[in-house]
Amino acid sequence: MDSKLPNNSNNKIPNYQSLLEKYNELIDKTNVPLDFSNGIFDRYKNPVITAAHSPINWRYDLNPDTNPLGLERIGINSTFNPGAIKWKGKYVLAVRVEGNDRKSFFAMAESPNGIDNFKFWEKPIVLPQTEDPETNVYDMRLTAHEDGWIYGVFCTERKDKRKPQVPTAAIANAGIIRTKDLINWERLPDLISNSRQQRNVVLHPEFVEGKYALYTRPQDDFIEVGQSGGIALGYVRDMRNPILEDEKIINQNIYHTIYEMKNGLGPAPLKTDEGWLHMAHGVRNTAGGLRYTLYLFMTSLEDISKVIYQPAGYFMAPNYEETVGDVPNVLFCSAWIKDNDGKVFIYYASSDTRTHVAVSTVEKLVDYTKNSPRDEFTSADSVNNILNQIQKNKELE
Ligand code: M1P
Repeated sequence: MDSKLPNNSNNKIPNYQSLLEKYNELIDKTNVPLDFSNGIFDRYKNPVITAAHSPINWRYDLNPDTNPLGLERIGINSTFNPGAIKWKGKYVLAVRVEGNDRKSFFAMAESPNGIDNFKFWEKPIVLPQTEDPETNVYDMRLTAHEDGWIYGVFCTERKDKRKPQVPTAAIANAGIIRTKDLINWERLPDLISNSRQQRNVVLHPEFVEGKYALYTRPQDDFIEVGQSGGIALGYVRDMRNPILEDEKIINQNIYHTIYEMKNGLGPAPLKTDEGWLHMAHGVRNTAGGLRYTLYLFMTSLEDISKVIYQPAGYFMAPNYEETVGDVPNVLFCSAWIKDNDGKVFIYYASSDTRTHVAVSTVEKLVDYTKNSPRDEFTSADSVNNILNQIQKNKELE
């Protein structure tokens, strides 16, 4: 890592010392919760990973002979939509790093406490390729499965060869890798499903009747979800031949909700005493473009396809600062870590630009999901929910 590079700037580009000082200042910065909390979670002030967290030696040729002006050679644009895992006592994120060239790749970053001091590992992940190499990869969810492997399921994107004249025509699918040490990754075949496109595919951590269970988000087109409409669940017998069977929508898009237009799962669900706790993103359209917010729901421990609780509306939406970035008005979450004491670190990205942390507990998240009013889908019913609460509070007087 850069902070461990020898501190002699004599044989390095002239600006190396000042780059290193600024970099170390950023990495060492202490993070603190924001003053205001709704009681459900605490947002932290500083993003945990930004483009500036990428190591100096990824971006600069440090040799003064070949880079006498000390110019950045490889720009990093953004660091977002990570996967996460607690590994050897460290909070580890598999970050989607996007270069100035628009290509994304994955790189591990770790923190001793989950809220600050995140540092990238020495090198990005070198992703093994399938026979049909992809153009772009992004949004990897990490799942420690009960079969003993850690799986990374990510979006793999290729040009749509059936439309060679249309530069934007692409096919998105789920790529799959697995590891036992977070260093050596085995590439498995991409998901084989009936949908033309897939994004937001997430592996459930336990077998269901001896099969792997995968949450999917089938879609008709690269951007437009079309008729497919929602978070689906399907089953795979063997991850080395991942044919998705019995894919069915379990949480659908609904008119005039925050997930009216798109509805995709976030990280792998957390098992709680009262059900599987899920984080997802809902998308609606506005005159100012798409708005991505995060919401929670729970499914039954006995039947993971059955939604048992789902509060109305969003759990988190972009605050003012978070609305700004490459793709404005987006919160996206594909990572969370539950500690043994019940604390939950929620790693979410804002506006496809940087990664933040918010902290809660399983107790609070389950209480929120169970006891917040559900969506009754009309303004009149929303008013009714408030009236009921006022009445109950009056009875306390
Ligand atoms: O730009 C917002 C998000 O758009 C896509 O997500 P989805 O398919 O759910 O709309 C992805 O490109 C995601 O990475 C991105 O954050």
